[in-house]
Amino acid sequence: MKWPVLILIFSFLLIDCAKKTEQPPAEPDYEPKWWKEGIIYQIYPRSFKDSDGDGVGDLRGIIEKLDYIQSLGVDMVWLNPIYQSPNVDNGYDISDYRNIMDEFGTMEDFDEMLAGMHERGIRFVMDVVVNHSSNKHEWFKQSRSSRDNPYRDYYHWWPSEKGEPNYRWSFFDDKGEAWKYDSLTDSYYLHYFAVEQPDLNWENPKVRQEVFDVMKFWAEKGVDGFRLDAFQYVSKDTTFAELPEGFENNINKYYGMGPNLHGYLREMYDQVLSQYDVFAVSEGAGSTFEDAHSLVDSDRDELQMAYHFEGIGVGSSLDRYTLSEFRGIYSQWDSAFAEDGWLSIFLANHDQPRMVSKYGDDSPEFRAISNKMLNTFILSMRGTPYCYYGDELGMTNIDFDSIDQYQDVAALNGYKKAMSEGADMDDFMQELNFMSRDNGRTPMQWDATKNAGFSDGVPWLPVNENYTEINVDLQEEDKESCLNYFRRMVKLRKANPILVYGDYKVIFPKHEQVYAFTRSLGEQQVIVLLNFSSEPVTVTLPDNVLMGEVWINNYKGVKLDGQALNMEPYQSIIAEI
Ligand code: TEU
Repeated sequence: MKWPVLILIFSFLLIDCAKKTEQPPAEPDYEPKWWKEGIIYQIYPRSFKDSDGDGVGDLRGIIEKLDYIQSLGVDMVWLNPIYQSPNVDNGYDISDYRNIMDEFGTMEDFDEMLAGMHERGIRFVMDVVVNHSSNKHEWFKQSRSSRDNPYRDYYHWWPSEKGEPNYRWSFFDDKGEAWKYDSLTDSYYLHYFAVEQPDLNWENPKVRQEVFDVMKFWAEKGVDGFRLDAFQYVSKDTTFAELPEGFENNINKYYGMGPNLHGYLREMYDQVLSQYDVFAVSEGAGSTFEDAHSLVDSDRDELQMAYHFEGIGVGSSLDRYTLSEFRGIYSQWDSAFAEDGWLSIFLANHDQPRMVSKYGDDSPEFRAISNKMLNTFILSMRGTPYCYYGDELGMTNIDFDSIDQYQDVAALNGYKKAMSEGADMDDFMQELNFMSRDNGRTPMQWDATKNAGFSDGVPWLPVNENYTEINVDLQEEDKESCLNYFRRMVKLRKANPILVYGDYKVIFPKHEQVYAFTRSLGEQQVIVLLNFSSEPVTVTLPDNVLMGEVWINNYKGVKLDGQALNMEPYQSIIAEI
């Protein structure tokens, strides 16, 4: 590094800053909203902290860790479903929308947890799973019992005298079929997910009213946001006409954004969302930018935010991904939403492998540094960042090799389906090892004691054996740890609206190692430089990009020689320009 060059840049910057402060502050040309500025920390409650030794995380466990959550600097928490559930799909099959799952605790625990979050300035986002319920829900029990039961139309039934219903594909069914024949009433019922997750019939106004009442119940309790599970699928063409062959390869096009979805959302907005200081985010956003805009644009009065699947689709196979593909998708979505609408930014969640294993490099040499780089990406992009528990530490995929080790219904039924189709099971197991949702669900690694300090009992899913090296305790002590880097990055975003609202522009649009972009807001401009590879690389910054004060860097120094920047493996830098 050449010091005279840096000193020159720095003094130039000081003069420049002094000039800027003399000018009157400009009116912001963006619409500030707390849910845009907030950073969400997603907790898979089953795996965060077990307080009673049954091997399953619970609400009292979360209460114990509220100070830790606050120490991250995040300002919202989204919990995966905590309602009563037989747990076929770990809480995504709900049998009672107004009670807490026994394994997780009681309503008193919930109230205490919520109050504890609010005391710490943390808002709470509730998962709302209403495309389907559990088959153990009272509504379904009634509905199933006879054709003339008042609850019959709460679900989609196809009487067998109409013949076999047209094929519908199912995400989790062990035969891949979404219609299940039920001899009790000689009819088929629809389940896009597992057979124990029958789809609710949103055409029925009573169903919609039930859902809105449930949402009001939780809003009255003080929750601040709703994450609407699989919501793009709720509206269906109930004639169930034939779909073109191979439709399941573009499922969001055929299942998403059904004919009455917007009508349902307007009702939800009128009855619930407009009545409280809450926001709602839908999982899924159709299959085009127009679909997504139609959900979240500010004049729509529907939702406040959406998350699309295109970003997370990149790298979702053993073939991995190229940087061009990754950058292309994020850049297209950013520019499509630069003027209106709002999206979320995330690289992992409970349906995905661990972020560092999928997008970074989880080898001992590069795990920590690439994890910091990925967190720099999430926390410097436009959109509300969703940070998944454990990704602040660089937790990695777990290496299961036998199907008996998996717990996830998607893995177990997927295995049965592959077997019955005569698939190559070695390939299947290899893919599962990388992509399984269980990778992202292993217990939180708190310390180096038994079970990583997660539980005194037998954890419901094994703890990753790297917990003695990757855990909160160790990282608390190390100023340079992933955890402390994450905290610095969160602080930086919170202190600088440019990272939330600033315009985004890519530099080096074709570079295969370095993802670089600028953010700009009013007079201010920053550059974000991310080396997505395990090789050092030199890039030449454009003449008009003069690097100034470095805001954050996951290495000790910046090697800048004139406009030539030499980046270390997985280096990430944010600097003023
Ligand atoms: O996921 C909906 C969804 O589209 C998933 O099928 C996703 O594509 C898949 O999990 C990837 O493996 C939601 C929840 O996020 C998921 O956990 C639930 O299992 C599912 O709905 C059913 O409620």
